[in-house]
Parts: sequence; structure tokens; C-alpha cells
Amino acid sequence: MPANLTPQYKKAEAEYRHAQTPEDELRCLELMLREIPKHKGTDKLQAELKAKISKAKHESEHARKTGKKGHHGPQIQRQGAGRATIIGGPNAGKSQLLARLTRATPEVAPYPFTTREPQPGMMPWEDVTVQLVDTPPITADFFDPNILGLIRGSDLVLLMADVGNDDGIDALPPVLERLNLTKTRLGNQTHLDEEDIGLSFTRTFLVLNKIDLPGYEDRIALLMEFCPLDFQTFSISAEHGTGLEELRNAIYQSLDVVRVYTKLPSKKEADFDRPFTLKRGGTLHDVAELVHRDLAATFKYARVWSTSLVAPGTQMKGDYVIHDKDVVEIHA
Ligand SMILES: Nc1nc2c(ncn2[C@@H]2O[C@H](COP(=O)(O)OP(=O)(O)O)[C@@H](O)[C@H]2O)c(=O)[nH]1
Ligand SMILES: [Mg+2]
Repeated sequence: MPANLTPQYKKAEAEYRHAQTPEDELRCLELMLREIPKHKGTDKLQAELKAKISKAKHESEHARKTGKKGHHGPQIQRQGAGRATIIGGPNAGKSQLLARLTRATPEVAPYPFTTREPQPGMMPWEDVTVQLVDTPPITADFFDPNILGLIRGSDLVLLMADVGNDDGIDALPPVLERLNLTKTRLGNQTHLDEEDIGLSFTRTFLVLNKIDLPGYEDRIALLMEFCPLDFQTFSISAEHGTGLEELRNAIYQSLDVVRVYTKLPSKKEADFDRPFTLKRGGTLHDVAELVHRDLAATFKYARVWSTSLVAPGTQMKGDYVIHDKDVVEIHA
């Protein structure tokens, strides 16, 4: 029987994937259990949620007692409109890509394992930013488990392969094999498995790097033959900059967010420096929540300036769906 999961459930599920601490995880799981449609088709899912809740309670208790925060390894706070994590074998050009798309200055070197810890950087896109996280390489012998938490908390994974060298394409299958041994997988879309909520898929782009080197076309053809992947694919040269703007745009577009500028009733102008971003389909109510939890509770109406509305400053209710670049003035 199909589970017919509701949008409310899916929202709770998305939050769960981004949970950074055991407490947060517990809160999201309880919300998921509350929101899950209660019928035969979701029996298994409900049982799993209950099991996860009791485990999360245990972990949260443990964290409180020992004073340890979280269990996902070194924490990198999510920032910006979303997060994309860069993974791949050694020397794929992961750090070079981070250096190219952000202001971060990771070490880029022609030998493996230069990157030992995940490192974030902020990628500008128009007037917003997206967090990119560079990671240590994944090989048959080396796998930093912190990568799993990062992938789960990401909106997108950039799976990189070096198509400039024969070793480069050989390094890709072990990355997938290592991940397939875990419950953190790469996919075409981001979702939790409906049968097993522990199994998480994160949307992935395949990024083929070093197309400035000769013979890359043959290697791409070979790679597609022995390692067919149906991920959206980009061919770039991180060093020379080829294909980077297309990739930058696709990374932002994949987040599927809209921008909204807030304006105080007492001010003439909106705050155009720092837009909030929210998932496409988000409402005025969601904006109020982003500004402040209390504001969501006391929200009365908002005046909205939008290309989707004829009159500027129209009064709208909480269920108004935000369009990109709307200006809103919330009244509580
Ligand atoms: N020819 C070429 N070399 C690159 C490119 N991107 C990175 N490299 C080189 O590949 C090596 C590994 O790059 P790095 O970013 O450290 O790889 P990482 O181990 O995946 O982080 C360095 O010597 C880089 O200069 C590229 O687009 N073309
Ligand atoms: Mg590196």
C-alpha cells in the first residue's frame, strides 16, 4: 500500500535530515510521528519512527550527561541558502573547486590526502550564498565517517572525478562502493527511503574535472560504460574555469529556493542586503517563522510587493505563497 505521505510529514522529514544535534533529531522524529498518516500502509514506518525516537532519546540523554554535543563529528554550521558537499577520490580537484567557487583557501596539491578535515566556504550567487564543503578523499582504504553526517545534512552532493588521468576514473567506483555499505546514499533526488527511514538519499551531481587535459572524452565514455550513473553531469576544468558558471547556477537552482526581502513597517526601504531564502512553495507564515518564532505565532497579515501582484503593498494572509524577490512587511 502506498504511504501517501503529506506535505507536513515531508517538511518534518526534511528538517530531520538537517538536524545537527540529538535533541534536534528527537524533536523532528516526534514531529514526523505526529504528522504521519495513521493507516496500514505506514505501519512499518510508524514502528521504525518509534524505534528511532527511543534511540534518539537515549542519545540525547547521553549527550546531556556527558556534556558532549551531537554525534555527527566536528560540526559545521549550515549557512546560506543551502549546502552542497564535495566528495570524490584523491586528487579529483575537490579543493580546487572549493577555491574557485568560494573565497576559501584550501590547500591544492598534486598528491593525495592534502585535505584532512571537512572545510566549508561560501559560494556567492547573485545576492545570496550557498555553503560548499570540501572533504577528505574516499578510497577503498580510507573513509572519514564524518562525511556521512555532512552528506545527510546537505541539499546536494558534488561527486567529483578526475577525467584527465586514467587513475582518476578508476578512483570513482570505490567512492560509490564505500557509500553503498552505509545508509547514506547518493541519488537523483533527496529523500528518505519509504521502507527504511534510516536510509537517506541525497541529490547528486556528477562533476567530471580536468577537461583541459587530452583524452578526457575517451575516459568519460569509458567511465559511463563501466560505471553508469544517472546523475546530472557537468564537465569542467576547475583549474581553467571552464564550465564553472554553469555549475554555479545549477547548484543554486538545485536548492529550489526563493528569495524574500523583509521591510519594517517603520522603514521606507526593505533590507535589500540580506534576503531570506525559503523552499519554493513557502508562505508568508514560513517567512514570519524565519524572522522569529514569536512572529509566526502573532502574525496578523503582511503587505506584499511582488511581481505576482497587481497592486504594490497588497495586504495578504499567512497562506500567501512567496515568489522570488518579493518584499514583505509583516504586521503582528
Ligand atoms: N589539469 C588540471 N589539473 C587540476 C584541475 N583541478 C585540479 N587540478 C590539479 O589536481 C591536483 C589535485 O587537486 P586538489 O584540488 O588538491 O584535489 P583534491 O584531492 O580532490 O582536493 C592539483 O595538483 C591541482 O592543481 C583541472 O581542472 N585541470
Ligand atoms: Mg583536497
